[in-house]
Amino acid sequence: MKRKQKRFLQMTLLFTVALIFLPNVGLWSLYKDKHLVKSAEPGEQQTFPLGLGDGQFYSWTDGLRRKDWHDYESIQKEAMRSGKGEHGKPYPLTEEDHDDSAYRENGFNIFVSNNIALERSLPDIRHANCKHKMYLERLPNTSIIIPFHNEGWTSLLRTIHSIINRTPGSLIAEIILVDDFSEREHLKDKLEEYMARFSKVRIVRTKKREGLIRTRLLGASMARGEVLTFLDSHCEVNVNWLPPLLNQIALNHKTIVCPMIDVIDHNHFGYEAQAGDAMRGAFDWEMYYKRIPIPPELQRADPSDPFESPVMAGGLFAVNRKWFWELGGYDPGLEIWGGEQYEISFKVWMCGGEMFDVPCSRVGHIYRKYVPYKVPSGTSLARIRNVAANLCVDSKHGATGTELRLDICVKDGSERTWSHEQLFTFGWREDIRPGEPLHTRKFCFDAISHNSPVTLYDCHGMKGNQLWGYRKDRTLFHPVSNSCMDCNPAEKKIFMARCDPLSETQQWIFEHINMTVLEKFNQHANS
Ligand code: UD2
Ligand code: MN
Repeated sequence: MKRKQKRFLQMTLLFTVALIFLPNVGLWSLYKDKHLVKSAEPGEQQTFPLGLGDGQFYSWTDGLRRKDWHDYESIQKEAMRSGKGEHGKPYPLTEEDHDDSAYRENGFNIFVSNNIALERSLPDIRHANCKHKMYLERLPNTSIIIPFHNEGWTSLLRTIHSIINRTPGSLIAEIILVDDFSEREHLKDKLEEYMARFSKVRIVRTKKREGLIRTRLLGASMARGEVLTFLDSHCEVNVNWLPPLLNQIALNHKTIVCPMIDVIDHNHFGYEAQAGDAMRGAFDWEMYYKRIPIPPELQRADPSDPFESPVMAGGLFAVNRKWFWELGGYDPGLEIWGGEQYEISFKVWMCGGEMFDVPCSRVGHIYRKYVPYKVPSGTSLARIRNVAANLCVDSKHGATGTELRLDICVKDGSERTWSHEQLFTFGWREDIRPGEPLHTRKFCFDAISHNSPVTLYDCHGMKGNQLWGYRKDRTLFHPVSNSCMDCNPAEKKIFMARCDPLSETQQWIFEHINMTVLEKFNQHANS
């Protein structure tokens, strides 16, 4: 009994102390608010109208004015929405909706995209602390630059609507849509007509296919905002995403800031954080981008605070416009896709800048199932068909250690082809890997002796067992074992054997390949 009373008294005392002193909820916070609002000069309130949030305050330490940038009216409106895909819920898919044809043009399910609202609501999955954060009252404005190449109609529109609905108008200088020479009809007049309703949207177009890097550069060169904010053409920005980014740049203009990139599922469009959520950017020896956990010694006391990242993911970031050009922008020699995130990240660090990931800024991105667009010039992509068997090399269930098999050649452009199983890329180290050049897998054709099966094995880039050459007689020669790739059509097996150019089971036809690439690949084989 006595012990219970003591516990009760302890709890009451603790509660009282909390009520008085806890920030934001306690009595102290009431005092703090009143005291601070009073101290703001009345004249200034007109220049920064209230109404967006709770009001304005002086910060305790640096004397800069901060405010709550949330748009509570629109947050409330979104909460009331209902329908398929609303609140970022997965769209209920039927068998038919799953059909390959839904994915072919975009690498994600366009039927689903077409069936959910352009202004759909999203879940607020930010860390709880983000809901009370305040950012500088005077933030720089920004040009939002969105490159696109043959983007789907509704995925592009949803990107724009989400920006318009979830961004304070005063922060948007303009939205620049940069068309990288798209062919699709809906991206021409129809797009211009649609966008006419948004006074801040400008559309510019490249004169030939440039790839995403030069397309971003074109947008940046036309931009007038103080900050450049780059997004992909299939994104949905989430609640209060922009102020935390601009805030970081306002504090130090030599800063690149990235939002947390959330996943919009390419099948059902459900919205969720990436596995592990807040992680640092990194890369491996093959320059593949990776995300690795933040080491304990670098973890912030408040996990909602910005944290430094060695390299950015690439697509979504904000940077001071003048500083972007001081850094030299991007190297305009970078082609089509990829690598630009390393270039800009290294320059940031070498030029005395900083790079931050900002947990309170979240943007959803559709990670595609496969790359839908063509990569012109120098594509080193091929299907490998055997002459005797009339079957193709297939890397289905391909993983390190598995044997390559023959299978029925899939039709051109069908999903299976694009999903990498029968497409192969010739590496500059004269190895052969499954996948198209933009996203190859990291397994290579490998053989250990003159009569072993051909397996997929982790690419090591050391040539050796992974060195191949395609000869004029259509054999695939393996110098280490001094033998050729052969097959057994009945058993669909692929193995090594003594070279016999007259045997059709040793003849392989490389379909779709660009001949210059093949010649380069073959330098040693035919010399
Ligand atoms: C990631 C990045 C992407 C870019 C890329 C290359 C994220 C979320 N995405 O790949 O922004 O940095 O890595 O490193 O970080 N596009 C063109 N012309 C082209 C090809 C693409 O304008 O020839 C556009 C495309 O419409 C899109 C953007 O460039 O808006 C990025 O292309 P992506 O979405 O195919 O790249 P992604 O998300 O696989
Ligand atoms: Mn993308």
